[in-house]
Amino acid sequence: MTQLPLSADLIAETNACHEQALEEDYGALGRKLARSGIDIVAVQDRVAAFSVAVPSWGAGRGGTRFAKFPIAGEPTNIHEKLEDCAVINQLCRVTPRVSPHFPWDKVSDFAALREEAASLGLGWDAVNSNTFQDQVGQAHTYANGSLAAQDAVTRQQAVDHNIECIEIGRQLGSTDLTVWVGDGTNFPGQQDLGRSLDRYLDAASKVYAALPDDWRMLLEHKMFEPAFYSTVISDWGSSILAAQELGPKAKCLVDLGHHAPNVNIEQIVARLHRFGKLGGFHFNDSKYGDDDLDSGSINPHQLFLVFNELVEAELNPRDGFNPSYMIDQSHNVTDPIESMLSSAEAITSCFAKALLVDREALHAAQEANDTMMAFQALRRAYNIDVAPILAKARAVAGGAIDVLETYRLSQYRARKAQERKAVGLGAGIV
Ligand SMILES: [Mn+2]
Repeated sequence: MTQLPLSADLIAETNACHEQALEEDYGALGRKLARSGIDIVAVQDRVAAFSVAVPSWGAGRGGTRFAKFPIAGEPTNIHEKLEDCAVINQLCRVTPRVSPHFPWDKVSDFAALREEAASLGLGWDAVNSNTFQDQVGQAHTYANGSLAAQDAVTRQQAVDHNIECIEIGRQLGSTDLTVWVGDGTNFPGQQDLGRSLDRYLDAASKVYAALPDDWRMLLEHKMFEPAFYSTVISDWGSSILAAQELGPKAKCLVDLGHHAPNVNIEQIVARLHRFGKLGGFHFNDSKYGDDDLDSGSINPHQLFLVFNELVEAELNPRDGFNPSYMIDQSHNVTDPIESMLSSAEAITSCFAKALLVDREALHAAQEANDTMMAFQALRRAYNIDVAPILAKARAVAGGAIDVLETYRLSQYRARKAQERKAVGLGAGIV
C-alpha cells in the first residue's frame, strides 16, 4: 500500500490552475517540433521513461568542510530522508530510486526498510560505501588510507566494509556498489605513488570477487580532497585502468565536479563508452572545484553536451551500456528538496534537448567537415524550451506541473519542523 507524503488533491488543485497554459505551450511546441519532423509525444514518452536517483544524504543540508547551517525540519535518519525523497518523486516523477550510504543509513532490519521505501513509491539505487571517515569503535583508522592503506589490517577492514555494503544492497534490491575512496597524500614523498595503486587494486579485487553475478562495481574518481597532493583514483585514466584490471563488472562513474576546471567531460563520456566502461554519473555543477553546486546552475550547456554524448552512445551501444544516473550535490543555502526538484528538472531538460538534436543533420555536417552546421545542429536543440514536455510528462504521471510552487503550497517543511528533532551543528556533508 503506497502512502505518499503529499496530498494528491493539493497537486491536482494546483495543476488545475496551470493546465490551460500548459496545453497552449505544449501545443505550440508540438507544432514547432512537427515542422522538423519530430513527434512531441515520442519525446514525451522518452522523458516519462527517464529517471535519476537521489542520494539519501542529499535530503539534508550538506555544508562544507568549514560549516553546516541546518534548517528546521531537516531529516535526521534514513526514515525521514526516505519521506523527503518520496516528496521529491511525488512532485517531479523522475526520481523513483534512493541511493543509500553506509554506515550513515544503517538500520537493524533492511527487509523492513525495503518495504518502507516501497510503501513510499521508492526503490533503491547504488549502495555507497564509506571508508573516508572513521566511525565510533572502529578498530583501524582510515587517516592514512583505506583500500590503499599501508597496513594490511586496515585494507582488510575496508574490504570487509564494502562486502557488508554488498550484502545490505542485496537485501534492499540494489545491484550496484559505488566505491569512492579518499585515499591519497598531502605531501610529496608521503606514499609511493605506484605502490599505493598496487595496494588499491589488490584490495579492490577482493571486493570485486564478492560481487553477485548481476552486480556492478562503480569506481568513482576524484582529483583532490580530502588529499591535496595526490589521490589514488584521481582521474578517469586511473579509473578506467583500475576497472579494466578488475574485470567486466567494474565500470567508471563520472561525478561532474570531480575534474580539473574546464576539462572536457563530454569527451571523457565518449572515451569511457568506447571501451565499454561507462557505469554512471553523479550530477552536480561547479565553478571552481568540487563545489557540489546544483545541477545545471553554472554550466547547463556542458550538461547538455554530456547528454548529447549519451544519446549518441545509445545509438551506438557497447556491451552492457546501462549508465546509472544520480544527483550528488551539497545544498548549503537552500531547502534540499527544492534543490533536488530544480536539479531533476535541469537534468531531464538536458536529456530532452539532446533527444531533439537532428542526428542526421549533425552526422552529415560532420562528414562534410561543415563545422558551423554541425555546431548549429546542437545549438538548435539546445535553444528549444522543453519545459512543456517535462511538465506534461509529470502531470500525466500524477506529478506537479509547477513543482516548486506546489511544494511551497504544501507547507511540508514547516510541518516537519514541528515533528522532527533539530539537527546538530557541525561540519561535513552528512
Ligand atoms: Mn559523487
